Amino acid sequence: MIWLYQLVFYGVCFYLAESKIVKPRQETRKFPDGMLFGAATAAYQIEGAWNVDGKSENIWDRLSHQEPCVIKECHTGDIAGNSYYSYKRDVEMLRELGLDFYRFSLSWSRILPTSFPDKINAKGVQYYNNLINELLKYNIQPMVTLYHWDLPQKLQDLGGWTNPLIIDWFTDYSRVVFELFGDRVKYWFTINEARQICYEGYGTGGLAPMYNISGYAEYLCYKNILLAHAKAYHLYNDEYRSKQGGIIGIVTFVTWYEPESEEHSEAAEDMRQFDWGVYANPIFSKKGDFPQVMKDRIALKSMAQGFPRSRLPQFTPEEVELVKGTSDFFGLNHYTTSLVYRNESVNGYYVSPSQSDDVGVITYKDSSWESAASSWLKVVPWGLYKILTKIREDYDNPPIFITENGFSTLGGLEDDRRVAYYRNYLDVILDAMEEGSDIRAYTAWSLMDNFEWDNGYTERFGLYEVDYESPERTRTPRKSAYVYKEIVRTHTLDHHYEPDMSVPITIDEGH
Ligand code: GBH
Repeated sequence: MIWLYQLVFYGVCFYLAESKIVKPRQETRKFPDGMLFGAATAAYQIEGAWNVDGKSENIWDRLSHQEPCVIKECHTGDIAGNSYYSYKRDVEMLRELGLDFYRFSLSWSRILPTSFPDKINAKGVQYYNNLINELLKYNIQPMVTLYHWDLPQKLQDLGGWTNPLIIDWFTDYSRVVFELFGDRVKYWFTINEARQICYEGYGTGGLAPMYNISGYAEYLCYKNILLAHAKAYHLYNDEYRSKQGGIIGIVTFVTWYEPESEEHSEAAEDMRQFDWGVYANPIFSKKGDFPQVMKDRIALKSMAQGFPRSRLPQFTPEEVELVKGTSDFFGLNHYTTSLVYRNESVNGYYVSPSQSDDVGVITYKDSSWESAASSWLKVVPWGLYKILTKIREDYDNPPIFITENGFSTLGGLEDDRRVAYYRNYLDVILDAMEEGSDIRAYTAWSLMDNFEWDNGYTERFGLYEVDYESPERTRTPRKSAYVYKEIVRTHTLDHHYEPDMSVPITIDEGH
């Protein structure tokens, strides 16, 4: 009898699927011709060569060498993907995929070993020149992030992003970079995920330098990073844009926060403002400045706790103006969604200050959501749709570059769940575009497996798998690489396309 029930059950499922009740979007859909597709990496996560050719120590070198170790499996980025030596293979992979651009980052301590422009390291510069020239040879645009988390250790010893002098240090470094590479690089990102640098680096201790000083340190960092970014933007705008002709902006990590029920919708909005409004509001809103809800809540809490002033530093009116409008596009890294409810119990009591107490909400993930290998990464495509809609409405429809989106596994070439993730997220991107969102570019994170920060090499995000046992760190395309290539080639999203992985991935004509 059981089989009969099963038959009926699967019959119903099949009917629902075919009738598009449970999977409404299965038709083949097109991206506009001008939409750019690329893939991303970051210096510390792939380069290796941590102490050669004049490069000095950065905060991830220091952290990953710490004993007893704090990185999973005691992994380090000492060799990583060996890209310092294998950059030609990296470009070959981009050509195999037929991509329009490559988003990568520069290592500050490789270019400026003293952290300052008194000495420019010719060999480090040569590496990036080689990479940029190799890309341009094949018509692949370099999209360059100036800072993706690998602060020179010396600057950390001087307080890192909590010392306001870093505004000048970063601007000086930016000038060197524009001078060196701006003749060929036309897309710049100042800072990757400023909020994660501050909150996870100085507040919760998840990322280097792993400080736990929440409620104070991340707020100092927020302000300094915004000003550093803004100064670098103005430098480019005033002195380089007219002769180099590029565009420049910041990259923000955006999570969707969904209220667990209607009554918590204000809590969800507060969380969005604390999490990414902290950068979006000062840069993209008409009024500028930190979000009002952050200013209000942190000031009130600080007072109740007996502080003489708000733990959130203020901007002067001149600084608000300096920061406003300093991004030519919205650089959007997106992975996942969380649920939110108001946590009233902490309101009004003296608890040790922290940002989560200041915002007064609890976030969590629905246990029914599919999980990637990274515990924080749940598959919720509609969250991205809501983000794109909100950005369009709140910030007057800015051009959007999706600068990261991707899924982690524990490894293996048959990565069907990554394939499904990409397809379902691209589907909602098309929905938002149909409704008017101005999305110019899409970037897969990541071109290849890499050092996943405190998780070392245990979580894999690559379209290409990296063999960390082989000395040259051999790269092999996963199924997702074949599928992404077909999406890019046809500018079409076809949920039914099945690649033949027995045929090696090759470079198509014109790439
Ligand atoms: C991006 O940031 C980075 O730009 C990139 O370098 C990275 O490899 C990629 O995403 C994939 O992770 O819930 O306490 O465990 C990701 C930033 C850092 C956000 C870890 C979520 C988890 C905090 N993420 N964080 S916790």
